[in-house]
Amino acid sequence: MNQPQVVSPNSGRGPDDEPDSPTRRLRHAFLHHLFYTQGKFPALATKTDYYLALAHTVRDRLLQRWISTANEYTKNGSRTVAYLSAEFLMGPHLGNNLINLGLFDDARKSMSELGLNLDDLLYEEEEPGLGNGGLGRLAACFIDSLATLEIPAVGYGIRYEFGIFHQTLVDGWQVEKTDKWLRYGNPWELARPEWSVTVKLGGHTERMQDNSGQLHVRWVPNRTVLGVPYDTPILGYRNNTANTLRLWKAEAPEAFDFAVFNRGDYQGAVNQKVVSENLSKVLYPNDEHVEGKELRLAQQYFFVSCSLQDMLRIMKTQHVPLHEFHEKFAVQLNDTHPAIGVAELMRLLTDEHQMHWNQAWDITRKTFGYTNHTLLPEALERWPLELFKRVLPRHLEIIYEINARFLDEVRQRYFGDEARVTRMSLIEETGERYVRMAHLACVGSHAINGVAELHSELLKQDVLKDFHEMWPAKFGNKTNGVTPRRWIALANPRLTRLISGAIGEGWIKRLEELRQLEPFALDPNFRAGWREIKRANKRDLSDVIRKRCGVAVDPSSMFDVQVKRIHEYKRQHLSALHIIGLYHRLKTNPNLEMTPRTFIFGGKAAPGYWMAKLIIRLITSIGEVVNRDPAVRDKLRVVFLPNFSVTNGQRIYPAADLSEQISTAGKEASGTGNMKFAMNGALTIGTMDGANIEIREQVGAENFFLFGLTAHEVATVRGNGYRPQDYLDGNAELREVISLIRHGYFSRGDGELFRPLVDSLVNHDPYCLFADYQSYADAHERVGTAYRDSEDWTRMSILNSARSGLFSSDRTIAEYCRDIWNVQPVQVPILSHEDVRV
Ligand code: B1H
Repeated sequence: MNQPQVVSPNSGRGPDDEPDSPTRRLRHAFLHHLFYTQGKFPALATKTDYYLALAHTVRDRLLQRWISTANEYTKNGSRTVAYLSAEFLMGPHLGNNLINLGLFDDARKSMSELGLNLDDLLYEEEEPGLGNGGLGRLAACFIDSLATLEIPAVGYGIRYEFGIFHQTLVDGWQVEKTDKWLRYGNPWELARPEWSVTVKLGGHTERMQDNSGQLHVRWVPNRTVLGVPYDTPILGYRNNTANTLRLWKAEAPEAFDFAVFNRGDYQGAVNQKVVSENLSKVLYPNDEHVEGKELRLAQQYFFVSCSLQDMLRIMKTQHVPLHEFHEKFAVQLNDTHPAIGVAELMRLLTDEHQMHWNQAWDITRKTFGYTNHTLLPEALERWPLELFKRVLPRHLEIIYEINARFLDEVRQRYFGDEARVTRMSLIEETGERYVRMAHLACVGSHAINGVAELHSELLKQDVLKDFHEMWPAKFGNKTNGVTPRRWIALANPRLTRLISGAIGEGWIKRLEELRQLEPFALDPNFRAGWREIKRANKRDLSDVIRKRCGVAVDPSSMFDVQVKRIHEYKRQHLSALHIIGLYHRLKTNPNLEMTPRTFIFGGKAAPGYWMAKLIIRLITSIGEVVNRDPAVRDKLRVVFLPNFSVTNGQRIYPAADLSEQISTAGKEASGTGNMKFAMNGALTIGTMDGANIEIREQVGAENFFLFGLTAHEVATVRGNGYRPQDYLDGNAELREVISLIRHGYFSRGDGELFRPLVDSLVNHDPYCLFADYQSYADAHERVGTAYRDSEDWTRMSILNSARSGLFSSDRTIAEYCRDIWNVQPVQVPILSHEDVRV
């Protein structure tokens, strides 16, 4: 790399560089860390060294807030939210922390004084990809909002050594590479080995009576694992709050078993370490598809047990009596992945702290809230009984006990309705027997919510119907949101400057203030500025596309973007079919007027999800044909950007003109990408699904391109024996599209390659692509026409941003706090090390 001219901390001193200016102090601290943390001087320093030196500089500034926050919470014994999630898809920390500290511009300046470019350093950070997609990213937005709203909160999860795989494309196919995010160390975390806990696994249970005749259960595990907490501070926006993300790493209780070693069994001694560490080794890369693997259940139990034990430890240090557990902690289950917590808290309270069942149950139910994130049957967790018993024998007994008491209640309420009892049981008994985790979560929680209005309604009518009938008051909706700090202020600095110039900076904390932009939509100067920013963001993305895909795209074409996990229900292949339709139109009518479009796709397929991988291959194949065809290449480009991630998302959302949200109605619980696009001024083409419905309601139907069947219509069409062939027969363009694929037009004559995909569509089409094809194509016609009127398009783009305030995760979190958690903000005064006595 080019060596920057680092001479001394005073180099590059400008006229406004006061001896004690923030930039000068940053520069000093940075060089200090380059020397004394990285042990490097400029001639030997790599970009990573510079990144790490800056990261440590920023970390020092976090620690004071972190300590002050912990001190305040401990002193007040504040009621605390514990957000339990198997995934936290945080994205890179450095830029976000600079934004929240208000140091972004100073950091840029001080780096440039040293001859370094801040953006280069930011891109050196390997993001912690400890999540699959929307669910994990939601958890990350939530802890950002909790800190910004000054709510005492801890995020509890797993410190996976390997996060979501890195996606590469080879010959148009997805190839997975291991994510080694910890390779160069992680400057944002602090290990807290002193708070390690022991977790039991496997074995059997024993019963014995004490002198007073009381029965005690002892769980005799066949192995134990140590959970070591690693803490990452989570800053609020421009306040003194720094909450904690506490992720558990699994270690062997004794790193090296000398007893075994002395017997000469070196392999056995090492093995114990390997087996233990496996628990936090790797994130399961399946999004919305469960794989009944023993290791996955053990992972879930591991982090949940560590977290609940940690809460008990905190209670003890703050002298909170055990029976006040639910007053000290509000524990939220992010889907069913941590639902074993219901049984684990019961076990801790009854077996380990001798509390009576009824009191423990009362506390447990008051403690937990459960958020459901999907209706897809393949994502509903159920564990084969045998497997469950092997890993968690004591918990199975506890679940039986919970179930017996619960089913008594059902029988009393619904006399004689044994079918209902069977449906509601925590144990599925049809064929192979399973533990139903969603039922455990419902029974063990005082509040149950979905993540968008439609989703919450469908939950009540469908998957959790019986539970809703029994406890209607437990059910509610909390429409998802995303954090405007990362998704606007950090990702789109140009737009941030324009907006703040017009309406001030308050919107970053109170996103509803974006409404004040509405009148600016009518101001031609403002529109010109808005358009220029979109253009600049598109130029930036074009550079990325050229580098990563080797394709030149035109920033003046419409950027039509679909980025999200690849899944049949999300229907990336509906867009693919439509692109082929457009291609066919252009080939048959070369003079056709058509708005030039660049279709941009991104997203990972679960490694074992063959059909999703074939969809990627279809898109890349279309790109290969279309991008080199001189007859259409000025009007149509298709690119698949590899390795969609938080980092890449930050470049993509700000550059989009059109946001594709085209799932089969009733299948996408909420979607959150849809919100990020709208905030950044993209218009949406979408179905009546998930949060699309609420986005459309907010931005106005006239500023949204709606198409497709409603959830109700989908159910009806399918209920009446859906025949995709009928739609094919009735649609000449669709027939041409299918025929081109079938004849190998996009696979160099290979008629077999896409056969599984085509056959599935023609014969089953489980997600109703054919039923929605024409409506989708028509909506795209309207998009094309609208885009050509660039003044009016810009007006609509501004209105989309201006009316997206509802979709801040601050609003979502405020609702959780009010309706489910019953927690209040705590303001943190800054504590200096000079204020404390040991
Ligand atoms: C969502 C998941 C999910 N719903 C199982 N369910 C997983 C299920 O590893 N697993 O086993 C992982 C993830 N993810 C998404 O949650 C929904 O599809 C989105 O619509 C929603 O916006 C998001 C956040 O609520």
